[in-house]
Amino acid sequence: SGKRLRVLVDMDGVLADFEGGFLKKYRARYPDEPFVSLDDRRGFWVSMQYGQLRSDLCEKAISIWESKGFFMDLEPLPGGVEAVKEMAKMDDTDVFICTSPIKHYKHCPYEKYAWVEKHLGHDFLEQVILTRDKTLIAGDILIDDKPDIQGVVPKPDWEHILFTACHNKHLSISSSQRRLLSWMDDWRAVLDSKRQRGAPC
Ligand code: UMP
Repeated sequence: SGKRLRVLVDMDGVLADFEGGFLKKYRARYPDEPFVSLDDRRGFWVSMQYGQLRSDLCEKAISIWESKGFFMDLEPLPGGVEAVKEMAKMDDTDVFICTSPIKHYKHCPYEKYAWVEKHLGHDFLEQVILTRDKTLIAGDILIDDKPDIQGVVPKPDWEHILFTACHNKHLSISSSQRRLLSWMDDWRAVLDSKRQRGAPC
């Protein structure tokens, strides 16, 4: 028995379908404006790609996730909620949801807690970490769809496992970085690879 394994799991793009939820609400609100299909998404920042499409579409995109109900209404991504529940039940394993709220704080932080309560249960609120700087958080693994995770700590404790999303699937990855293609991929093997084995006798 070694020390406990601490897994940090991102929310948007990993547990909650931010991209799908965004596109659906953007098209409903701006039916006559151009949009970027999920297949054509490139780069982590939706607002940047919409701004490149036409400069005024940057703020239209931002208006979608700043609206009441946006984060609450996001659909769970397939298998994510189940995987996190299973992880939380594993021996010697601590799971935290590590997510960055937007700075327009009227709805987002509240709705992130409400989403976790709805899909993972009231007790899971204990596991929520809201931070704009994930490098400050200590853990063994961070499962996140953002390719470059930076902050004030140059060499964070965790290994970043890149969770595949529409915006990052075409990126070639340095040989040292590992991916999780989806929650159907072998996340248990990723956790096991980080577990500290008991001292040999
Ligand atoms: N976000 C933006 N602009 C974008 C795309 C996403 O502000 O173009 C927000 C949504 C999430 C946060 O609240 O950024 C990403 O958080 P993490 O997935 O890194 O936790």
